Amino acid sequence: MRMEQTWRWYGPSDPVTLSDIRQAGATGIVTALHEIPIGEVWAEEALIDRKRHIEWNDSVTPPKPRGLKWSVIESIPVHEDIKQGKPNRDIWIEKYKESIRNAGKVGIPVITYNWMPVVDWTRTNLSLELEDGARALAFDFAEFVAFDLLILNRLDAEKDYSDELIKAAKRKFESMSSEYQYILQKNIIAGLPGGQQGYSLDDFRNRLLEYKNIDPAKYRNNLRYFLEQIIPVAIESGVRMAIHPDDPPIPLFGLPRIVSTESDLQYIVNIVDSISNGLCLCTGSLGVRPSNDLPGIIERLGSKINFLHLRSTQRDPLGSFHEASHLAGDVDMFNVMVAVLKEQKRRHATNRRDEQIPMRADHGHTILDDLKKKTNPGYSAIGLLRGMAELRGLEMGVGRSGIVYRQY
Ligand code: DNO
Repeated sequence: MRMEQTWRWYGPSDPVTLSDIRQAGATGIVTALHEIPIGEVWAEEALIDRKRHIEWNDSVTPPKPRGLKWSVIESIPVHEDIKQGKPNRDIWIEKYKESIRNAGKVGIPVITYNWMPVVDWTRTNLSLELEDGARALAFDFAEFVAFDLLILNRLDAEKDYSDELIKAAKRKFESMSSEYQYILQKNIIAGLPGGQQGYSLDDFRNRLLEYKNIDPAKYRNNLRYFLEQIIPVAIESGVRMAIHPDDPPIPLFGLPRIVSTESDLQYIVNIVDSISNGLCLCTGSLGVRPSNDLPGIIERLGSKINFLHLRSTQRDPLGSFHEASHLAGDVDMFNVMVAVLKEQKRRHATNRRDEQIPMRADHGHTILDDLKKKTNPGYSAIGLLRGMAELRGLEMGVGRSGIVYRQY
């Protein structure tokens, strides 16, 4: 059985159209109702409307199926009051449950979410020029520290970094134009597509202060509380939840990050043992930590994977990284693919209905014609098409090689 090939679509305003996505060979759409404020209920009618738009072309008579289905919601963001365990969290949790029920009624089987505090995925540079002229997303640790220490001026920030990093950060800062400083700030806290909302410097400082008394243990308990409440609803609704790892998988701004390692993932899936309490396994996020053994994680936690983000990163010794091509960089994509296909085979043998795991190529390079267009960073069509085509070929190669299956 092949994986389900999906594609992230940012909705009707995405420069990549549904028909582009179909031509790229995907059959599943991954999207969100980005217009709904964080925490509010995703109404059934709104979900039905968007699903119809994805699956049917109503501009022709009679309407024609597009050959796509809404396979995964990415993401329903979790309100900060829930993450922080504030007294009113139950109000927001009830709303979250309602959104899960509505997704279930409409027949969307997987919901992705994350547990990153304040900032979602974080990069310092959205357009790093590679040696072949392609543009990639990147996280330069020294630039990040320059922002934290010298632009944000976070109290005691220097305690979080080595002397070597602090020196490198100061050097970077001295050579930065004020325009570059502004872009850096914007990249880090103004919000990346699909992530949480953006902040001004002052807002951001206030948000950080709210976490003053929340250590990882407390933050983990808040997650436990949330999952104990929502997973039974997901089970009843036939929805599988998929938590996305921290990206990058390290603490940022002194905030607790608790979805960064295999033992973090293990802890989470043990909170409620159900396929509805599962993972969005993102090889690019987890792969930034050299100690995360990706094929091993897939082997050991495979039965809990409800969604796969396949991409690779290239690290450097100081902790910086940039997004590599999908089959290059530090992620051992070949062995990841072997492990994924073995997991699907196990599911087949145990008659699981979710044998076919939805996957998407994540964060492509900006290349060719897309260099001249306005695109969502990491989500331009041609780069993702390249990534998906490479992964599709790898899947067929591994599948036919006899390593996993005799017949494929
Ligand atoms: C970036 C994505 C994230 C992800 C959320 C999941 O490309 O992987 O925006 O969707 O963190 O909640």
